[in-house]
Amino acid sequence: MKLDQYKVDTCNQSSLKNHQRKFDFIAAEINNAESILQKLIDFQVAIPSWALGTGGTRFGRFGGGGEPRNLEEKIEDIGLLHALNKSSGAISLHIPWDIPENAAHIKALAAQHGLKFDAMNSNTFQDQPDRQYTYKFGSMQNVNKAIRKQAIEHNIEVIKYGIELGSKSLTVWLSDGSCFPGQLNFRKAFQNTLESLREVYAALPDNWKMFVEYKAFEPNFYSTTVGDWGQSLLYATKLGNKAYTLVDLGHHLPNANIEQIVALLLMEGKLGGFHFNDSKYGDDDLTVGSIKPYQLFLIFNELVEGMDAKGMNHASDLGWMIDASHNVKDPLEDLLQSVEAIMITYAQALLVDRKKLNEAQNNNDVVTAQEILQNAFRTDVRALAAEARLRSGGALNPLAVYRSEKVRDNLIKERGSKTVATGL
Ligand code: LRH
Ligand code: MN
Repeated sequence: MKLDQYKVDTCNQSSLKNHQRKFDFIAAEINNAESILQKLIDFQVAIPSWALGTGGTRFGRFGGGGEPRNLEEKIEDIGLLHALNKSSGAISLHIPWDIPENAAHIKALAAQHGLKFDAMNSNTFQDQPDRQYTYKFGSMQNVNKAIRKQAIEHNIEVIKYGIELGSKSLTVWLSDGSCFPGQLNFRKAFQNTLESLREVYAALPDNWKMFVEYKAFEPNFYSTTVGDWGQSLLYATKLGNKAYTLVDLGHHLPNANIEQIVALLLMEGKLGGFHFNDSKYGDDDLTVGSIKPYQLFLIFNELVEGMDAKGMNHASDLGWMIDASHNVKDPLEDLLQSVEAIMITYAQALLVDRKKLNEAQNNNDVVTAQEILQNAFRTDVRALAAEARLRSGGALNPLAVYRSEKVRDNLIKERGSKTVATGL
């Protein structure tokens, strides 16, 4: 379903006056409204191609209908999100769930929707029907060299697809690990994995990056061979300058201080990017900012501080991606809420008075330091995010337009109520 610009403009008309009042208020309250607006306009979040359907869990899947049946329809859905919020201008593909059979056609179709290709994702956590070897006991860690070779070749194939599409990075998430003590020699598993990643690293074009994504547990429940930020940093450091760590917010043990991890990885110049989502217990892949919005703010606070300390370009120097799966929400509404949460939280972090915070920290004035952070977090910046959308030709209220245009009903009419998208 294509959303015509005039539909967005018409919807905006009805709430323009109310928006203008709110925007004038916040713009008068802060001294850097214009620079924040430009940063919000430049900030694009990549949408995962594997999160446009209803994934479900092992206990059940409750499809909502109208799900994309192929990559073309996935690009159309992400194009619709981007038409609404002008902040979803990239796709992160997962292979083989979304193989671009005709890369030139797919690239052109994406360009028509104003979309670029962000990090490519390989998949050695499932066995493919035509596979020669199984990944039951792991892929790159596997004691069997032929199985490691199969995983290496798959990742190199994924890089080739990415080059055709104009992507500039590969995310490697390895489900490898063990479920029981004694099952695995941790040292050999690490060395096999490093040796395998080295072969993939050697196949990277000069201007590409490799993101090594860590995860504490699942699908292995005793050890994971890239199990935390320290292990991911070890791999990325041993691999070379094109290798970085990738922080998926749901991949930490309970109560991990993710903002401190982010600060240190940035300091080391080894933070490659994010998989944004939220969680209360495990890798729940819930809507960004829906469970722990203050943690998300503290993470963005460290991102702004750390990126400015290194003179990094906020919009282009890190990989901003969502990684989610949907069970009870409309996938597109869930993604609209996630992008909104990211933009609002980024704007709040840009409000933090860094000079005053630095002074408070140097004076061990703990109370003032908290006041400075919470003042920014308690500032309603929604009108700033809306103004950035308006200036980019987007909707003041994307969800309202999505509903008033009955997008899901139209998708069900077009595609049927039983279609199932590839992915999670
Ligand atoms: C693993 C993960 C990884 C993807 C997958 C879809 O939990 O976060 O990033 O490959 O989800
Ligand atoms: Mn992830």
